[in-house]
Amino acid sequence: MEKTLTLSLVMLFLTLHLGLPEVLGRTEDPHADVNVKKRPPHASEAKSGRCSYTFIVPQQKLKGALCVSTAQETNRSEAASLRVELARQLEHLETLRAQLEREGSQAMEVRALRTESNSLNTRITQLYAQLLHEVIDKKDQVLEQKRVESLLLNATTQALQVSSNFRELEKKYGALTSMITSQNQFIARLEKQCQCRNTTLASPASATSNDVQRDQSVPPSQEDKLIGKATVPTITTASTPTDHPFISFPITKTPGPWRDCQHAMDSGETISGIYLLRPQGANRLLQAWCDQTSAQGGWTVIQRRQDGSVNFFRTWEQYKQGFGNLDGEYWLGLEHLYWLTKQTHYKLRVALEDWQGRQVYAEYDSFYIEPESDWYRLRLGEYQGNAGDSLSWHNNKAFTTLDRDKDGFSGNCAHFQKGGWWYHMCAHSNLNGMWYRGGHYRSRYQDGVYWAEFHGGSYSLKRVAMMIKPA
Ligand SMILES: [Ca+2]
Repeated sequence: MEKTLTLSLVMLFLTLHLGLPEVLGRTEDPHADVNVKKRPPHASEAKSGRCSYTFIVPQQKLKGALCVSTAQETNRSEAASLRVELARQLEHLETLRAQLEREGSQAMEVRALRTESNSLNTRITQLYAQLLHEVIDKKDQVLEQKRVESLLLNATTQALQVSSNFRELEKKYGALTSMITSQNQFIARLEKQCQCRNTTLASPASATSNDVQRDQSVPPSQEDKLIGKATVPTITTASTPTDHPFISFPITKTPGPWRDCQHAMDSGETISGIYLLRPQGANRLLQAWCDQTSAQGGWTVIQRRQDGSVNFFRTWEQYKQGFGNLDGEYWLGLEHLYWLTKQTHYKLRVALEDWQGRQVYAEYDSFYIEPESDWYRLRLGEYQGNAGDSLSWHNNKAFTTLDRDKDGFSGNCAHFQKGGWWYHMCAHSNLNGMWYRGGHYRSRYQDGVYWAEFHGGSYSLKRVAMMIKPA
């Protein structure tokens, strides 16, 4: 625009410079310099009476007023037309200036718009990049979501599979448990039949044999250790003679029945062996091994392990009635234990022996169990001894067997520890577990014959016995 203005000014100058002589009375010589001096007029001009002027126009910018001869009318009209032309040019100049200003502002506007456009372009590029990034992110998220969904699906399928397997195993376990129960019942029936046969076919030879369970192997030499010779093959219950299917003990020849082994001891029976007992208030007779030598004697043995010859993974009914061999491994029976300990204040002694022959014991100054209606709950007194106390944790706990879960654990502790016990969650001791030879054993569960305070839970003891006598 500035160029245009300059050009216009130049044009104006030229118009003025070149046009004036012509308009105002130009010299006849077209090549005459504008900066010429006044010449004498021509003869012809002189003749016609006309004035001839030569204007000295500075070569610089046009400054000051133009000298126009107004002497003549013609020149006046030329000057008027020149003024008109000048006004027109000025007007044009103004127009151009206005246009210049307008265009200048437009140029500014365009520049601002361009700048804005540039920044908008940058912003658009930025937004596009961001959008692209988000699209990629979203795609990644979709892929990740699909992957997680697939994993979830797999896990669900596996969970269903495991659940189904678990149900199947549960069914199998139930079937096995019922099979064990029916087999035990069958064994008990067989034992009963054998006892009946022995009674009817009693002979001197059979009278001297110890009538043990047929699934147990008892060395014949042990029979000689018995105090009396067995003449009555089975224990009897006064009111229910068929109430003892799981254990069969020979009766001794010693007089009785005694209230307990202490009673027998007090009556002069100082040799350890099998004695016939009848607890006060109980309407049943029972037999038990009396230990008349350990710790001043008078101990009624309620449980014994020594060679692994008897299976202790048994049902509630079997733990209730007792099982095993009186001169070997056996469990006296919870019902018998209940009647015995109901008589008076008893104490409990647990005798333990490891595979190196080291013997220790744990005594509790009070011991009794609640009736079956309270699941033969254990009530225990203060501990003393050198074996360590691994039974007080079980105090006030109900008895649990493989078919009757009364423990505080979510599962059945008897299943894992392979025997009935006063389980808590689950045990610091279990003397009714699996009898492992050699001490330390490897098993998936802690299911040995153990007393945690003596050699820990993964050491199966060689000999253990639980015995009671009046405190
Ligand atoms: Ca349980």
